[in-house]
Amino acid sequence: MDFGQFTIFAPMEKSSVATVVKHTGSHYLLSHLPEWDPFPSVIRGRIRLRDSSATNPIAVGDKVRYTLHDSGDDALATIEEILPRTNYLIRRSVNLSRQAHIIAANLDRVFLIVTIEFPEVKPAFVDRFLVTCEAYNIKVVLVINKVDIYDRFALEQMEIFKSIYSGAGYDIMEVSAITGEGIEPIRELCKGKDGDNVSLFSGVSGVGKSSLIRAIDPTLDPKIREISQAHLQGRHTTTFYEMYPLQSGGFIIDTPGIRGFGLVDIEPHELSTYFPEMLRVMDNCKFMPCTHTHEPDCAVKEALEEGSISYERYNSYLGMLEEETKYR
Ligand SMILES: Nc1nc2c(ncn2[C@@H]2O[C@H](COP(=O)(O)OP(=O)(O)O)[C@@H](O)[C@H]2O)c(=O)[nH]1
Ligand SMILES: [Mg+2]
Ligand SMILES: [Zn+2]
Repeated sequence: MDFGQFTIFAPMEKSSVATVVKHTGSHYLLSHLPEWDPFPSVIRGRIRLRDSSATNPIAVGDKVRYTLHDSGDDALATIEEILPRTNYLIRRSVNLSRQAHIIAANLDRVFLIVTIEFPEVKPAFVDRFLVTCEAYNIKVVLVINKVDIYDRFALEQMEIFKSIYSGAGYDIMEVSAITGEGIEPIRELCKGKDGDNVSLFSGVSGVGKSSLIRAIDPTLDPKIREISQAHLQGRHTTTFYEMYPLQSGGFIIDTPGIRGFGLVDIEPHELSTYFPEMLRVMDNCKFMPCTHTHEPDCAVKEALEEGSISYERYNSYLGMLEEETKYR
């Protein structure tokens, strides 16, 4: 790698810790969260990776140790080490490459934004996302957006969605980025607290992630970035994520352009443990391990018949089980 004018051999001056707030391709912007003072840095040498299956060694939200080298007027930070992550969100792209990509690290929570219509979000996407959050230790809140436009049929669908996912154990909010209905509880969760308080907004394109971020803090305008990103994607460049500081003190990350959500490093035999409603009952399965498919005296299938586990979620489980078995 050529750092151009930054190639210098001055002695190490200072080693500190900062958070990655943006990756621009050539540089990583760091900030001393909860302070907002972004400054550029580069990686030097090879950084040892915990997760070698990912295409990106460093993600937004990573805490890194850097050193500052003095090069006259400019000081350039060099990332020396990634500090251990409390969690990270990782997905496999659904295209042929099936590459794994870390979306962000050290998240206090993820809001998974869904819509019943315009667009209709598929359960397969929601459930893969939720399984990943369980497997990678991320607190997730489901947010149903666009409640302002649903007709009676859509509202009935919404009630079904709510009963499936609250039954599985998830927190659900109903909001409208347009009318502002239901926004306040999200704003409250996102605002500055002890530590950095980083929230990620995710979901398929068009569900209203950027609109919600703007509704939470009108000083932010994540849309500008989307335009340049569409441009970048046309050139087959990686999608970059970016952190924004809220006026209220917290930090949020918008995620543009997620189409599919493939699981990463989740073994078929552990899959059911990432369905909270299955985890609750699976100790009572007669066989250990139990795939909850053909085995007799299976507590998951009993719960399914009683109605405490939904057929929709169980079908998602079967779909993932088949896919994860196939790709091994
Ligand atoms: N009716 C209605 N439209 C919304 C709402 N939130 C977002 N939209 C619209 O949905 C479209 C996509 O919104 P955007 O924020 O760009 O979605 P993103 O791709 O998830 O970031 C835009 O036309 C928004 O105006 C909402 O709560 N109600
Ligand atoms: Mg957007
Ligand atoms: Zn079972």
